[in-house]
Amino acid sequence: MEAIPFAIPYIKPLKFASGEVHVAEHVLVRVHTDDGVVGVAEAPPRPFTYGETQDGIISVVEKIFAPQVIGLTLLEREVIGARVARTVGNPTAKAALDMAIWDALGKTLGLPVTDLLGGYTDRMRVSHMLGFDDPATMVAEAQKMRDTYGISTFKVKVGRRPVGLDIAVVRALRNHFGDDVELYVDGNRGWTAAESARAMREMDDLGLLFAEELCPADDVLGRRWLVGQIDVPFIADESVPTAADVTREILSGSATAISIKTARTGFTGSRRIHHLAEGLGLEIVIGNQIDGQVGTACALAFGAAFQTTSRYAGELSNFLDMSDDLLATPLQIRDGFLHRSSRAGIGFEIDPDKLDHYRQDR
Ligand code: MUC
Ligand code: MG
Repeated sequence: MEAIPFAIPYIKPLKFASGEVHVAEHVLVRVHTDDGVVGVAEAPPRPFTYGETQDGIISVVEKIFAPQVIGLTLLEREVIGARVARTVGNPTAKAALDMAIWDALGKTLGLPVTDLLGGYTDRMRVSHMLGFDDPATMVAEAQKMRDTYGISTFKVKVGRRPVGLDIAVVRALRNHFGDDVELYVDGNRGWTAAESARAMREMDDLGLLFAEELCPADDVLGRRWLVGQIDVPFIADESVPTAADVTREILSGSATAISIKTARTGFTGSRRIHHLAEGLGLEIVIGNQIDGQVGTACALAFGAAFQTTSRYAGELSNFLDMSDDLLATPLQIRDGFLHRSSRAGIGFEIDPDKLDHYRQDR
């Protein structure tokens, strides 16, 4: 098992209420089987969301997970999951290990992971996240995404003060595009419940698809009060890193829809959350952990596997903001869609020269 740190700068940093990302300082996790198969996935440290760091991910993979997992087979994924679950937290480290194991399993069987999981579709509609900027710049960015990649769904980062700043952005996007685009907002816990309620009232005429994490779920009663008065699905994202959190937040009235991020729940945990959400009758959006192309290929492989995960556009495009990436064949968004690979495993190949160039451990 390997945990390889790498760093790829962003051309256009992503800024949002809980933080900003200028360089993708991720960890590539590789598992090697006795037959020479290599499974690969990436872990993105998000200290402002889960408290993980690049050093911490490497350490937990090498020092805690590796001794617990080496020697087990690819078919013992529930054993692996149970052992790894003894360590609290570390969601992206656990997720990357889980997905690398699924990648190795798919490659061993000669089958795509999407088909092993559910095989629902060959493509996902793409939603692009628009980070903080002034209204004109964010409209120009959306127009570029539409012209170049055919993307027509946008998640607008909100949660700044004064609240009117973000309302002006959403209004500018709606005025510019009319009804041609889908718009939803993500506050990353930046507003209070009262600010969120006011903002949603003022955006009542803008035809929003969803609202996501506008205020903290820890403001328990305020959040329930807010969600009770919003007439679009309210997505829980960073407040639901586990299936237990989904249950708690939904039953307490803190959310009515779920963002599934393979970067934090891998394929095994995401599948559990998907089935839970389906049983509860919740809408699902495939979210973005500010993933590179490796992480995006993972999100795509999972999203395409099920009907309810591929119904809405998935957040699969923010790798476009990076200056480069690790894949031998870059992902291509065309006419607003990403097509999943039909190759065995997750379906991508790492370019060894690029990994040599960007890895930080040599
Ligand atoms: C998102 O949906 O919130 C920003 C912070 C994070 O944890 O993920 C991103 C996108
Ligand atoms: Mg979010």
